[in-house]
Amino acid sequence: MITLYGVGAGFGLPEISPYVMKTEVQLKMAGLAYEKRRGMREEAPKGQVPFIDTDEGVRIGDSTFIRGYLERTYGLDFDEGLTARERAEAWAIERMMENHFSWAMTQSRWLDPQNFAKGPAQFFDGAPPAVREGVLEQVRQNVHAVGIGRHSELEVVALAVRSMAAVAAILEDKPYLFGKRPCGADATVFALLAAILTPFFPSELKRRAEGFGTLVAYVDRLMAQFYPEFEWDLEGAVRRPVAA
Ligand SMILES: N[C@@H](CCC(=O)N[C@@H](CS)C(=O)NCC(=O)O)C(=O)O
Repeated sequence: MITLYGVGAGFGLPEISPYVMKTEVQLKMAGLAYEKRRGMREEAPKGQVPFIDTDEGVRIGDSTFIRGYLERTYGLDFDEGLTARERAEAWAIERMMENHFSWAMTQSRWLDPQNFAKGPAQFFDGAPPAVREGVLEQVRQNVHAVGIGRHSELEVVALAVRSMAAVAAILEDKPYLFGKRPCGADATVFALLAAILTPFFPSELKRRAEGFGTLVAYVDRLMAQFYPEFEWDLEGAVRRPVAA
């Protein structure tokens, strides 16, 4: 059986890492059995979660390469039924969410002092303060290196809102990005939007995400479908209309 290494439930989410959630949702979409364990960066092929151990005992890191392995090995195509153009759009949406939007999410989780204190700081319980400060500084440098860390909070929110508006425009009133069945990119979009909408971390970005009714309903729907046992507690807050 495949072993999926992730972080685990927390922060009001069934899985703290959106990349692990993406892989977990793709495993669920494929109906593949897996067991889940806590993964340590030091054991990860790429120093990050998710990673998996395959049935053959091979360890694979990175959610996109894990997806490729699942498709090749089990004869799957998560984008089955999509046209060449839709496949290209799905890839573009995924890159936008992973390589841009997710950095705004990282910034609001790690670099907002209150969110950091109630969230990521708990990863360092019992560790010397220097370790926590070292990792925090690394995150700050990463966010700066990708560019997001160079903007004001309002500018970051404005960029992230454009990404959410783009997703909402593609989604329209469909149940999934490209129609009646979820594709690979739905796992990514769902995971990253849930990471923003969780009531655990208040932020301006979350407030603006709440203004996209179709995205809120989409996350609610996919949460019920893929994590039916999880109590997705939105406290009624996200259903309140918010001025865009
Ligand atoms: N490109 C990777 C990104 C994974 C990623 O950013 N994982 C984060 C957790 S959400 C991580 O392990 N960060 C630790 C680190 O970068 O040191 C993927 O798609 O799997």
